[in-house]
Amino acid sequence: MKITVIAGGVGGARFVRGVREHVRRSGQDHTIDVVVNTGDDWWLAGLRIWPDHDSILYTLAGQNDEQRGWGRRGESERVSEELRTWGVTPEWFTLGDLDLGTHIARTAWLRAGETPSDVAGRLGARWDLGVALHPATDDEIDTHIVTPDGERLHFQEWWTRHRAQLAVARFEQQGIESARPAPAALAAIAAADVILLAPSNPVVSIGPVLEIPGIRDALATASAPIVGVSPIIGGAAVRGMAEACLAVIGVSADAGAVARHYGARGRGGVLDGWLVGEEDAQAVPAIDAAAIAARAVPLWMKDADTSAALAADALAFAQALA
Ligand code: GDP
Ligand code: FO1
Ligand code: CA
Repeated sequence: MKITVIAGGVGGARFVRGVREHVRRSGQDHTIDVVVNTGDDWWLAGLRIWPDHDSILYTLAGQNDEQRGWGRRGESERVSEELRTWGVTPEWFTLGDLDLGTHIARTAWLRAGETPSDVAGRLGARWDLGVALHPATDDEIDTHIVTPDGERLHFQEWWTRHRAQLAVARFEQQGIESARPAPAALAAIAAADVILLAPSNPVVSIGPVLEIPGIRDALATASAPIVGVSPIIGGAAVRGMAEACLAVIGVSADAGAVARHYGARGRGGVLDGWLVGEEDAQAVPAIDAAAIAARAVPLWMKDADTSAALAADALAFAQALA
């Protein structure tokens, strides 16, 4: 079975790890392709940083810092202290020493003319991930926020420095009109037997992927069923600050509202099915009424077992819809 997941960072990484765990346990022949959000990416100190990609890479490699939620475990910060002292990185964004190795290698390959897709292949080849990571696009579509006063900031500055507390009028993807889906991302969507939307931030993780001209069409015409997993449980984003992003686009932090925001594939949206938490079972009829099949299951990814069980539920639901 060919499984394609569309994902952002931490929620995406935990979910993909669960999918890998489930299929390994089931012993089924399978491939897992992940179309990764690139909206969080940015240039800092002359280096290209890919936060969501690296969250998934490090998590699947067992190299991630679980407590902090980003970067490498066993990290040191000698170089970052120097970079700060030189004033080339701000005090609110830390590039750890091991992590810097990744950014330097990536930037070297990009400068040598390789595409982001090629570079993702090289980075992923270091460990036995059991999963192929594909940037959604090879073009730069860095997310920016625009304040009500018209000030424009990179998403990273808003999210990390301002902890999403600064008022936002709208999000913008730089250069999105001329961006194209990465060929490998399109191929993974077209060839999939099942497409899963990870429980990732709908606005700044999944949203930018869907904004890339050509991705929605690819999803509309894909032969695979598309099932999404709610990142909102019981009216709250379980980890992170997704509510602040949803508020900007006028969607309430509610599992059903997020499903309706994505929309039914039969009606110009992207979903055939949507998994909500058991806490949100009362939302199922209204989602069904929006032509999206909904089911309530345990959505908390606490450990390998609960993450694998969620993946199993998503795959079984998708197969039931096929
Ligand atoms: P980011 O790019 O690092 O912000 O990560 P993602 O966009 O991939 O995912 C962030 C979202 O994951 C959070 O806003 C949460 O709503 C969601 N999330 C985190 N942990 C869980 C979990 O255990 N279950 C579910 N259903 N969602 C989760
Ligand atoms: N998040 C922080 O809150 N503070 C940091 O200093 C920080 C550094 C960092 C370095 C590399 C990287 O890949 C991610 C990093 N993050 C940091 C996390 C990240 O930028 C955001 O949480 C995501 O982009 C939102 O998905
Ligand atoms: Ca992200």
